Amino acid sequence: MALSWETLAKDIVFNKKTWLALGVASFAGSALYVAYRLHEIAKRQRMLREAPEKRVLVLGLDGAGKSSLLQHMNSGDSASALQPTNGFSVISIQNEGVALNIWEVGGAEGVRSYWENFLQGTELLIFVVDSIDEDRFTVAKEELTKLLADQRLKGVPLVVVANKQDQAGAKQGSEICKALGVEPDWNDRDVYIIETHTSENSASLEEIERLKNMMRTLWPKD
Ligand SMILES: Nc1nc2c(ncn2[C@@H]2O[C@H](COP(=O)(O)OP(=O)(O)O)[C@@H](O)[C@H]2O)c(=O)[nH]1
Ligand SMILES: [Mg+2]
Repeated sequence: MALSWETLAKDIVFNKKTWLALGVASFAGSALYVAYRLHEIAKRQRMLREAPEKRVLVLGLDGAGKSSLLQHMNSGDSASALQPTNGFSVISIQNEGVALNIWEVGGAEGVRSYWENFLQGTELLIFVVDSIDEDRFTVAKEELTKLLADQRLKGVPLVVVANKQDQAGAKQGSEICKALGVEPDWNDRDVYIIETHTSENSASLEEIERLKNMMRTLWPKD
């Protein structure tokens, strides 16, 4: 007897075994999914409990791109519209088993005097510079020099982020370090230079990943 689609469909729809099999399969599927989610939550909680914590401080003049950098470090997605940071903000991200507590403090003239309240316990200083804002390199240098002279940052590694590399006329990281008076081969402090762009629509994700990798080298999990 020739099988028509209609009879085949009816067979499937009215066959109790089909429904039973579907019921069992969907129950098993849901149970597996719930078990998987519970396992993931337990794993995440365990990681959070066990993760060593590191305190990272992100400073730099206003508009340099600190918040943008953090957004990209946090999500890897393109940054959404940002408000200038008034005061400070802190995010915590997992970097291969190490919890990075990253503090950003606003960089406008009136709030820079508060930077020193955030130095204690800092294990890495990231100083972000707008690479086309040549007029303010001198101010950036003054601020960074003050920071590096502080005993609380003695020996703390420094990352100079030469941001806005997507802009025409952006100075290279090495030129910026020179303008800031930073010597890449200081022997009492490790210095890293990262060249990034972190604008809303595009970011140098490879460089941002390099920054995260560098932190993994500084603080290996075990
Ligand atoms: N063209 C360009 N603009 C950027 C870049 N990074 C940040 N911006 C923009 O610069 C402005 C200030 O950035 P923001 O992250 O708030 O700077 P912050 O004050 O240092 O936190 C914002 O309008 C950002 O969209 C970049 O790499 N290139
Ligand atoms: Mg900001």
